[in-house]
Amino acid sequence: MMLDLFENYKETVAIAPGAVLFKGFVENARALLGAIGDVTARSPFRHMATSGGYRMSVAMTGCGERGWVSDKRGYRYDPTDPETWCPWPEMPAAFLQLAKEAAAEAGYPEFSPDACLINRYDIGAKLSLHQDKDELDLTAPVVSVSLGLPATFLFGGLSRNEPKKKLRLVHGDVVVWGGPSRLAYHGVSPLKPGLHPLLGNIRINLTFRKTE
Ligand code: MD6
Ligand code: FE
Repeated sequence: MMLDLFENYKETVAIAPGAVLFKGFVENARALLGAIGDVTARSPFRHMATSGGYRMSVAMTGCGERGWVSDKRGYRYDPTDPETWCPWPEMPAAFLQLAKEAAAEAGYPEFSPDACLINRYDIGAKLSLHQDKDELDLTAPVVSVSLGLPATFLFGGLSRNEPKKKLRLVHGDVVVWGGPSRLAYHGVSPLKPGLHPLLGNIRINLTFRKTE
């Protein structure tokens, strides 16, 4: 079928030094979605509070040895899910395999993530410009997997006010970013309405990190 040609379309796009976009990298989206279901059955999505007391529009959960937690005390990686008082669910094998494959392809063959943050965007949800700097080992990259509805990803520089590139991230795209880009400011524009054949009216983003 004609569509299959496009569904398997792969391309590598250089974003900035240390940052690369693999279009169509995900081949086992259904396996990932099953694993996301397993994780969220134990640690459900929740809207965390920012340190300033605002409710985040993105719903989050996580898996692996530690989860990213935000509350009035600030941001941190915590081995316990504050909603369940239990450890975060184990990292599913399909997650780990995908993250390692993408990192190796991008030149980080040693990458072994100990945490995966799972973000769910409903229509209108956004992520303000930020740096990922709560991880202790900044030599490890972040691997980011996009599923469901497309999003506009803003990618800037090392200071907040540098010009931003706008990237369209669609279902199956993987971004690996590290090295000179590891602390680049980035964010996600409000999710536009749409309907994805597998995920419906949401976008899910997985980010894999080495936190310690
Ligand atoms: C998102 N991603 O795409 C949010 N952070 O929904 C991130 O905040 C992110 O994609 C660090 C590295 C890659 C990312
Ligand atoms: Fe980030």
